[in-house]
Amino acid sequence: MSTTWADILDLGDRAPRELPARPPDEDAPKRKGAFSRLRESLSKSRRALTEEISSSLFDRIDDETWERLEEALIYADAGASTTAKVVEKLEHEVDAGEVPADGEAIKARLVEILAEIAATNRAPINLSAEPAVLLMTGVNGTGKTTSIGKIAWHLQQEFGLSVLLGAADTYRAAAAEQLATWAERSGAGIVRSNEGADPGAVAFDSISAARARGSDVVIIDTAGRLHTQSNLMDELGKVRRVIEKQMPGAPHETLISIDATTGQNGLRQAQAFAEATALDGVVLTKLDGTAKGGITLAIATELGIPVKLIGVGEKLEDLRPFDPDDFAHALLDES
Ligand SMILES: Nc1nc2c(ncn2[C@@H]2O[C@H](COP(=O)(O)OP(=O)(O)OP(=O)(O)O)[C@@H](O)[C@H]2O)c(=O)[nH]1
Ligand SMILES: [Mg+2]
Repeated sequence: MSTTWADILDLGDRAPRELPARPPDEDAPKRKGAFSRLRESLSKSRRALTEEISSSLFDRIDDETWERLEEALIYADAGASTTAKVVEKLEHEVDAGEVPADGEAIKARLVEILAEIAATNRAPINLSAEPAVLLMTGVNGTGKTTSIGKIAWHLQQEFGLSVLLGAADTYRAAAAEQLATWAERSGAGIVRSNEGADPGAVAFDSISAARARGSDVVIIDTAGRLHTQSNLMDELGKVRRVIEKQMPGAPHETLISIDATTGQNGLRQAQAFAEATALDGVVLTKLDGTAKGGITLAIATELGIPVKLIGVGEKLEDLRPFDPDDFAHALLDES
C-alpha cells in the first residue's frame, strides 16, 4: 500500500472532525492511481536509468556491469557516494551468492536497495501540537508557496483541520497575493502585512491569531533566499527565534523545498540551509519532467533529512506523500 496523507501526518490525539462537503474544484484529486501518476512523472528519470540498467545488464557479470550501473546512477544525479554505496552493496551480495546470479533477481534486489536508501530517517510531519506550527523554507522559486497551498488544501479538505497561513514573505507584494489565493482555494485563513514588513512580526502575529481562533495548524511561508545571502539567512534565524519565543517548542516542523530539476546543486543548497537552521523534512518538487530523480537518493543519504513530500506536477493532487518503495519501483520497473 502506498503511503497516504494520513500516514505521513502525525496529528497527535486530535479527533477527526465531521468533514464539510467538499467544494467542487475542477483541480480536485482525480482518482488516478497514485503509483501510475508517480511512474509517469518519473518517466524521464526511468528512461535514463533503464537504458543502462535493464535486466540483460546482469546477464553476464563482470567489471563493466558494475561500471555501467555506476554511470547510470551518477547520470540520474544519485551522487557519487550514494552510487558507490549502492553498487558496493549489490556487488558484494552477488559475489557472496546472497542474490542469485540472475538478471531479474539482481534487478529486483537493486530496487530493494534503492528503496531502503530512500527510506533513511523516515518520519512523519509533526502536527501534533495545538496549534502546530510549520515553517517552510528554501531557495527562490523551488515551490514553497505552491506546496504550502497544497498542504493546506489537504489538511482543510481531507482532515477537516483549520489552517492559518502566515505570509512572512514580505519582500514582494505578489507573494502575499499568491498565498491569499491559496488560502481562498483551500479554505484556510491568512495573516499578512505590508510589503517590506518584518517577517518575524508576521510569524508572531500568525501564531497569536491561530491561538485566538483555535486554529489547528499554522503554516508560515518565507521569502526565497540563497544560502550565500548571509543577511537573509540571519533573518530566517530571527523568524525562527520569534516563533520559539511566541510558542516554546515551535516550529514543530520545518520543511525545506528543493527543486529536483537542480539536482546536485539543490542538494548543496539544502546542506547550507541545514547548517544555518534546523530542518525536519524535505519537500522535493518538480520531480516531473526531470531525469534527475536520483537526487532523491542523494538527499536521503547525504543530507540525512527525510523526503516527506514530493511534487510531481502543478495540480493539487500532484503533491503527495513520499513512498520509498513506490519511488524505487517507479524509477526502475520497465513494465
Ligand atoms: N512542474 C511542477 N511545477 C511546480 C511544482 N511545484 C511548484 N511548481 C511551480 O514552480 C513555480 C514556483 O513555485 P512557488 O511556489 O511560487 O515557489 P516559491 O519557492 O514560493 O518561490 P519564491 O517565493 O519566489 O521563492 C510555480 O510556477 C509552481 O507552479 C511541481 O512539483 N512540479
Ligand atoms: Mg513563495
